[in-house]
Amino acid sequence: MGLNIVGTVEKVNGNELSYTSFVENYFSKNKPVVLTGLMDDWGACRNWVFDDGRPNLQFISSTFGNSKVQVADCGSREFTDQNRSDMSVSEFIAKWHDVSSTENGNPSTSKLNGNTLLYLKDWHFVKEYPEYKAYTTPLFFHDDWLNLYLDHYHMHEDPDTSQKNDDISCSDYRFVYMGANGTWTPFHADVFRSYSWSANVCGKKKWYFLSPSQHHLAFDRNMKNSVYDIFEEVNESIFPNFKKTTWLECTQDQNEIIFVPSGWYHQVHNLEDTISINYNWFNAYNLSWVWDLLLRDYKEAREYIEDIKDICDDFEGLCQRNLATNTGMNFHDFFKFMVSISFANIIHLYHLAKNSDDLKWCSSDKAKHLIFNLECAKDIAIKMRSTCLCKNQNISLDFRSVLKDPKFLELCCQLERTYGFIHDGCGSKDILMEEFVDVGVCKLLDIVVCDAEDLVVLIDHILQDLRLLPQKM
Ligand SMILES: O=C(O)CCC(=O)C(=O)O
Repeated sequence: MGLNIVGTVEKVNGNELSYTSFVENYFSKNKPVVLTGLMDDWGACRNWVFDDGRPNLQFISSTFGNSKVQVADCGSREFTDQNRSDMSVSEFIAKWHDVSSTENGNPSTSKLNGNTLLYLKDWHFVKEYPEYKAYTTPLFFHDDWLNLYLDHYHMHEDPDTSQKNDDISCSDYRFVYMGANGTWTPFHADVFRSYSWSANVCGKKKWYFLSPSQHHLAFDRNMKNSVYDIFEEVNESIFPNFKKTTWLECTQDQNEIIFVPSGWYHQVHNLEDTISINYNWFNAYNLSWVWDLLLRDYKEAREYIEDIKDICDDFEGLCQRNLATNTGMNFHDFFKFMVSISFANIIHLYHLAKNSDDLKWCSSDKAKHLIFNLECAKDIAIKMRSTCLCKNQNISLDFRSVLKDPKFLELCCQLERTYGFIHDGCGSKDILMEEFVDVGVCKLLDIVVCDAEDLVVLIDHILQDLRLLPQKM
């Protein structure tokens, strides 16, 4: 039985959209869209692609051939993903050439002829080649707390396995994907339930989307496993509701960028030899998705080992360790991330208030954005507080010590640049360290945040201090 396709994803010229309309139409509604017209000046589109649209594999191999990457074998399954192996980019490209030549230049027949279809995924290109300007992140995707944070901190530091600072594999979520016609990605929702954007430097992808309101229909009765390949014969006794699903489809052409909202399950097929830039990220608009997933995964991790609770010295610690292994972060990691990002937003807001003569400073788009960020952080902190599990996170962060941390100051500068770029059309000039202390934060220096309750109180205090909330009598 084929899929019940009920619509397509809308395509919009990205040059005709303002940031505010993107927020209203796509972030706030959590709706997918394809953007055209935003890749004209990308280096990757000039140098990685021949004029006829084929990938210039020779150039990529000779320029980046030594990079070590993960390559998925699209014909073999390992749990919910494809089997992956490590190889160099030049090895991968040599194998790609081999398949193409045995198929007389028609890779689409390779699967039928028993050749493995290899798909290079999750190549941390920016981390490896920070100086190489392959592309510019579109304006709509600049407000990226995940990669901003990961540029300065590890999301999870395992005390048992000393992680090196140059560890590339968990360093960011800015990737390059490369695969021949016929390569594909199984049905899934994105890591952390983040947003993703994916830009086709060359080639064509076909996307199939299931809205979050229907995702349960693609799971088994226990809501543990989802369908792996939506085009395989789906076993009705295991997935009894799959037949009720309805789908959006989308053909994404060369030079088009797709925005995938949070929680939309999708399966993707390369219809031509394709290279894409793929990002995952989150910000205030989808932060609640991240927390909801973390809480759900925590409950699942706990349930899984419930029977050893009585014989376990540190049951909660074990749950949190398993959560970090399965999901990529635990409560402690997420809370530390939330506090750092909130502090940076607070400093930016004070900076804005201090540098404006106008009493109406808080009605600018930039100020509204920062206030919205803090309100969202507060909402998540309220949810965290209500679980009671977020006490004793072994965190104690205060402005006095974070302002001494060069990594935090760099994070603040980048946040300022981001909102300068989004709202003023240019990055703000870099702020000096003394200026941070001088923006009015002095009076906050001794406030210590140890748990979700403290964060709620802090944000309320800030919004009151800046007269953005009714004053307490
Ligand atoms: O391009 C692909 O094959 C998969 C990309 C994807 O699933 C994503 O970016 O979320």
